[in-house]
Amino acid sequence: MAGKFKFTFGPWNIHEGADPFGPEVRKSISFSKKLEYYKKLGFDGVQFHDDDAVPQLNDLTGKQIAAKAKELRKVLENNGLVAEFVAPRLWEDSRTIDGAYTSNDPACRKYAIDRSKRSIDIANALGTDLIVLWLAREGTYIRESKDSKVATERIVEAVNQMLAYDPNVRVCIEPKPNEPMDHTYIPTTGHAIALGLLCSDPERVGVNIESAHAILAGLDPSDEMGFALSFNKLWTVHLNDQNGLKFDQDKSFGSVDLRRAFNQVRILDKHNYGKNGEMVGLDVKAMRTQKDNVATRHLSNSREIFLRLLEISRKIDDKIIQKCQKERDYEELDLYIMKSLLGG
Ligand SMILES: [Mn+2]
Repeated sequence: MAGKFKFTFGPWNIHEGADPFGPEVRKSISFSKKLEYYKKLGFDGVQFHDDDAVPQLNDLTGKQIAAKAKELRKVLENNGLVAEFVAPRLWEDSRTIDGAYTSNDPACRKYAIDRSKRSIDIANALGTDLIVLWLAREGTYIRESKDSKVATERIVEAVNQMLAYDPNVRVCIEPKPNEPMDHTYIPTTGHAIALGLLCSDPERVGVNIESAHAILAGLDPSDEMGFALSFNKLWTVHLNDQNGLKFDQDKSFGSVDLRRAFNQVRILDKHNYGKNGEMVGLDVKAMRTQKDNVATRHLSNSREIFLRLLEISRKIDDKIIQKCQKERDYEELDLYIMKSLLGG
């Protein structure tokens, strides 16, 4: 029996329901109100974009940014919460329209690296050493608009600058194969880990695996997790679900494919995910049709499903699995797993 899991989500996971085709459908909830929800919903930590933590940070000096982040740390502590990571938001500024680290414009690339350093300052003030890079605008709509070898080297250079800026920071890459771009440069866990090996201090470069992103790449999230675990690179996860090869849906964990969710829980639990402080992030979205009063249910539901699947996984008799494996009786194994999921 492994340890207990700690759960996190980001303030963006409680939202107003706007999508590319329609406006907001729910009232905004203030950040301080959102923080009150965390413990009530069973969560222990907060994931941040840099400007979730310090709004309008481009208009502030380094000193002001650090001071605001320190204030926030006190607020978190008062709510019994910790900051899990900070992610530089490198896709909304006009200078990141053509990507950030891989932009064709050197001034824009410099902006992206400076902004990443501010995120490290914020992480330090919040008491976390983890930076997550969501690189899904680092890509192209047409192949000829950038050079994929140069782009890869530019991402390495950006990570190196972050590693040099702070000797303790750890950089966690979140692979995603597409959306908003046609193709991105770090589409899978394998790409992220390989990129880390090119960096100046590979020990400090890891991976954040999002279930939906792995599915969008045509891969199984639990196998992606196993791959990262074998490199000791799985430092956080974004669990959710995804109905086929569509836009990035961020559906509640397990809501599309319970068995796929079960296998993610199982691989994490089996290999003591969390023993070095790793947390279980749930990057899920409320359905757009949901009313204000249930707009946080997707979070508590996802956590509940994780814990129910954990219970099932821990009841599974490893001897039965081993016997089936030994006899190569995968039909029996298949039925055993399905019966376990159905409650015996
Ligand atoms: Mn997603």
